[in-house]
Amino acid sequence: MSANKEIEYSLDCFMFCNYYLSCSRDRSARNINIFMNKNDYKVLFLFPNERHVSIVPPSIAILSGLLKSENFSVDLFDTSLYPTKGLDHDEVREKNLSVRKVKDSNGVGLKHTDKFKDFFEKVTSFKPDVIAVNVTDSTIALAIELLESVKQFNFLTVLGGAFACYAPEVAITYKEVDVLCIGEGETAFLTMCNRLREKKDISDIAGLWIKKGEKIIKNPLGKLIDIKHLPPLDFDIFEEKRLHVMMRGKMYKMLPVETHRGCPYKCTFCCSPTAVEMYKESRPKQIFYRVFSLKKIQEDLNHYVKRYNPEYIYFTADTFLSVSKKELDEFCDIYSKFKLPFFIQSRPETLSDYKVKKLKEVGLSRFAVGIEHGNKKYRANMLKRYYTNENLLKSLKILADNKISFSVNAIIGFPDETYDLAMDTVKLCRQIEGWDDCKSSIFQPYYGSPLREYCVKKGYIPKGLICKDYTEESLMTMPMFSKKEIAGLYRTFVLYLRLPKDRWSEIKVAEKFTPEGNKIFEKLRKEVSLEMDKLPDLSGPDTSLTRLEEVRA
Ligand code: B12
Ligand code: SF4
Repeated sequence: MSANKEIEYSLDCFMFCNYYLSCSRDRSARNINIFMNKNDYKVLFLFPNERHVSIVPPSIAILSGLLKSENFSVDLFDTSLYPTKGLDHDEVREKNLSVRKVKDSNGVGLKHTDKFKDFFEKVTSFKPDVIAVNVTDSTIALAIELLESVKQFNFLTVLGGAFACYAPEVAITYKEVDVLCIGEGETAFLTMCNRLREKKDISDIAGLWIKKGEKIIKNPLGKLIDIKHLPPLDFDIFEEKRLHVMMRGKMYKMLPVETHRGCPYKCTFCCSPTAVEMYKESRPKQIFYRVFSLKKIQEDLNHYVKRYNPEYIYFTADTFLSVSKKELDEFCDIYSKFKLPFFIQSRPETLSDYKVKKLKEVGLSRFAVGIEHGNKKYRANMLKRYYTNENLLKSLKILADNKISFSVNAIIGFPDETYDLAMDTVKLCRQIEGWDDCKSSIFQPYYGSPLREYCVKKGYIPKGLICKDYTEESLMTMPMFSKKEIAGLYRTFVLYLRLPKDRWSEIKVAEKFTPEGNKIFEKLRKEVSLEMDKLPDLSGPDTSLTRLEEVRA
């Protein structure tokens, strides 16, 4: 058959057609067009994100790179630059002073068109064979709404990401979903696309759950990818302006880079340990937590610098510093030549003066650390974080002593927590020296986190609840700490940290969502906001960005 020739096949010609028919929504009596040119098998990625929640998703960049290397036609619909209904994540955090003011949204290049209309047009013009969606608990609702809006077209829908991995029994129930990727996507998704392009059956691909008529084929997890063989991430798939990310009120062209996959720790509010467990229980048993080779990191960085000229690197590792001194030294040796500021996050116990000094020399510009809770006993029993407050303060002082700009993150509204326990978090945060942002998030019992099961067992959440962004109202119904109290403490958290203790009685009133409470909140907010505007911007590395640029040139 000649290339580029569009040929219409009847669905029942091919092995995969049964599959196609069984999972179709509006497709039953129709033929589909199959293009014989390899490049004409089309995959549209969908990132149903809220407005500009930070960096671009590495998963889409990886999968896109892999598909392009095998000559698939790939495109993306990313909702990140569309305004969100009501206050979005950044605006909420700005309102409660958790982050510096986002100065000019136009710097981000927001879109002013309708995302549903634009998505419809994209699907109409691109005519994807597959729509591949990255979903978390907080984005599944928008994903389904968007998919529903284009249901008259013929395509196969594949979901991957945290919600697909950790809530597969829920995700597969949506009529808009045909296939789920329940673990790593590289091998499973590429195999699936190749087989579909070659009109072969996909029902036995490891790592996929597939709808077939009334049945769901639940394949086991596949073999973990050898990360050495991954191509660099494909950032071409994103609009250029989407690569620009706000860091403490300034925009940088920022690229995410993976150095580790998974986490060696076991915090109960987090999903990362579940990925490790899932693969430990797979047959044969596999080790999910992997540290990338320095050679791979170096090759990828070389490619990114040459192709994209980034201004900032965002290492996505769950806990970057869980490496040996030798590994860190080697990392610094290879990174020193890039002269690019970078962001990392890590557990407090992984900090050492040696590591921080070494990283600072090569561009460590900002550090995020989760302290999560201020009460040692509660933190150990409920969250499985075992360190004393004294040791935590000592660890974080290393950052302050080395003048590293850092943010401290805590969570409020955990199960069985009381107002007084949450105030222990406030008190601990006040003792930490040198942070430039200290903020709380509202606990969300995400699918995949061990604490979720505890919350269901205690009756704090219904079994099928789907969680939201961590800036949204608490979903927990607890006798000891009400949603209103959590919301009140959330909005005043930064006031408690930035104002002197003798103002706490005023702040207590500002916790209340009454006319008087709102008025006092606005007054205190304004006062603190003005003070925050005067603070020096510490987001750059010690060597200024301009200096780094000079060195690079
Ligand atoms: C980097 C990161 C981000 C980035 C990018 C998010 C993204 N969607 O990619 C940013 C900063 C934007 C972000 C934001 C949020 N995040 Co986040 N994030 C992470 C983090 C630390 C690493 C993810 C990562 O890039 N890993 C490397 C890539 C390669 O792996 P991956 O994403 O898992 O993708 C692989 C597979 O899942 C699969 N796959 C993924 N997508 C797809 C799609 C298809 C079609 C297929 C076939 C396969 C596939 O293939 C990939 C390659 O193997 C994880 C923690 C973790 N360790 O997973 C949390 C995590 C994903 N985030 C989480 C949360 C809660 C959020 C927020 C809701 C926080 C908030 N604002 O309230 C938002 C949601 C925004 C959004 N649209 O995703 C939770 C999700 C929990 C859940 N059950 O939903 C996690 C698991 C952290 C946690 N609490 O445990 N996050
Ligand atoms: S919270 Fe951080 S340290 Fe704890 S398991 Fe999750 S990623 Fe690892």
